[in-house]
Amino acid sequence: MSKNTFAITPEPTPTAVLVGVDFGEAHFDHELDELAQLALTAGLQPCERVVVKRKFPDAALFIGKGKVEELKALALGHGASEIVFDQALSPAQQRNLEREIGLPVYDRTFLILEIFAQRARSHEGKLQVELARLQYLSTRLVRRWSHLERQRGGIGARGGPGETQIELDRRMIGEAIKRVRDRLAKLKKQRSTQRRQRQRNQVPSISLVGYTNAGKSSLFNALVKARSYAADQLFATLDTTTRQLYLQEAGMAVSLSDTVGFIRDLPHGLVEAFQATLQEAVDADLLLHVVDAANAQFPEQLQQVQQVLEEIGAAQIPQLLVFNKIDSLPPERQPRSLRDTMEMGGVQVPRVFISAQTGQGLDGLRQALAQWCLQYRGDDGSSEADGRASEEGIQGAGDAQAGAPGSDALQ
Ligand SMILES: Nc1nc2c(ncn2[C@@H]2O[C@H](COP(=O)(O)OP(=O)(O)OP(=O)(O)O)[C@@H](O)[C@H]2O)c(=O)[nH]1
Ligand SMILES: [Mg+2]
Repeated sequence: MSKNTFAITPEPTPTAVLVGVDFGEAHFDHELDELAQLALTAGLQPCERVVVKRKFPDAALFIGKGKVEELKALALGHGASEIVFDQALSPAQQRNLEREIGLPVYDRTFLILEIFAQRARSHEGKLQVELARLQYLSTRLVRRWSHLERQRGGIGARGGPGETQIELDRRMIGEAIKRVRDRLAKLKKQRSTQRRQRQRNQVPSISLVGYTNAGKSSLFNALVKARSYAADQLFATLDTTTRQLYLQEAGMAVSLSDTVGFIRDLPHGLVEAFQATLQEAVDADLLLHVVDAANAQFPEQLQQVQQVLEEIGAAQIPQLLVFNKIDSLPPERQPRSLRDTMEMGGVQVPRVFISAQTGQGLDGLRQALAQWCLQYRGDDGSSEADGRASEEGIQGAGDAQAGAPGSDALQ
C-alpha cells in the first residue's frame, strides 16, 4: 500500500497483534479474551493473538529475541499498526520492543488508562484519569532520564543532549500532578460533606462492586429504574451514580451507588487516582458484589475484586454476593436454589442468583436487602451500626438458606 492510498483512506481502524506471555500463573488467560475486549473498547481491532511461554521476563525485551522477530514478521504480514501486551512492560522494555519491531508497542496498563481517558465524563473522573496518566508518564520520563544519565557516565556528569528537555518535562509534569491533586482534594472534601449529610439522614448506603462488565449498571437500573449507562464494554461506568431505593418489605429507603468496575492488575496509579470514586465503596454499609456467573473466569474475577477491596480498605464491609446473568447459563449449570451461601476466605457469605436482564431473582434480592435493612436498624436501635453488627445481620439472612445447595458448577 502506497503512502498516498493510506492518506486518503478515511480513518482506518488501527489493527493490533495481541501478545500474552504465559509465566505459568494460574490466572493466565490463554485465549487473551479479556485483552481482546480491552483492545476493542480502546478502539483497536485485534488481528492476531500470540501466546508465548516463558519462565521469566527478559529484562530488555520481555520476550526472547527470536520471538520478537516472529512478532515483527506477523505484524508486517497482517499490516498491523500496533502490538499490545497483556502484561505491564517496563519503560525500557517498551522502548526496546518499539525499536526492534518498528511499531508502537502498548501494554495492558496503557490500554486501561486509554479506556479510562475515553470514558471519563464528570469533572472529577477526568481529573482522576489525568492524574493517573501523568503518573504513568512521569515514571517513564524519570527512568528514561536516568537511562541517559547512565549512558553519560553516571551521577555527577551534568549537561548533555536531552537533559534540559527532560528536566523541563519532569518539572512540568510534577507541577501538573500537584495541581490535579489539589483540585481532587477539594472535590473529595465536598464529597465527604455530602456523605456526612446522608449519614445524618440515617439512610444506610449500599454500593455495587464487582469486576468490570459483571452487570452492575444493569442491576442498578433494574432496581432503581434509572438509566445508568450499561454496555458490553469494559469500564462502561467510571463515575458514581447514587439513587434512593425504597424497600417495600422493610418500609425504608437505602441509598444505592453504582460505580467503576474492577479488573485484574488494575494499575496502581488508577486505584490511587480513583480513590475518591472508590471511597463510595469504602464508606458503604453493605457491598453488593456482582459476579458474572456466565463468565468462565468468574472465580478469578471474584478473587481480583476481593484484592482491590482489600487495597482500598473495604474488605471488612459485609457483602451480599449477587451472581448475575443466570439467563445465559446452560441448564446443567443453573442453580438449584436462588439463595444460598458461598465460602469466601473461611466465611460463609450470603449469595443470591439473578438475571438483571430478565428480572429473575430480583424479588429474592430485594427480600435479602430488606432483611438486611431490618437487622441493620434493629441490631443497634440507632443508625450508627458498625460493620460487624451488620455483617452478622446479613450473614444471618443467608444462613437461613445455608443448607440449600447451589449448582455444583457455581460452588
Ligand atoms: N445475558 C445477560 N447479560 C447481562 C445481564 N446483566 C447485564 N448483562 C450485559 O452485560 C454487559 C455489561 O453490563 P453492565 O451493566 O454495563 O456491566 P457493569 O458491571 O456496569 O460494567 P462496567 O461499568 O463496564 O464495569 C451488557 O452488555 C449487559 O447487557 C444479565 O442478567 N444477562
Ligand atoms: Mg457499569
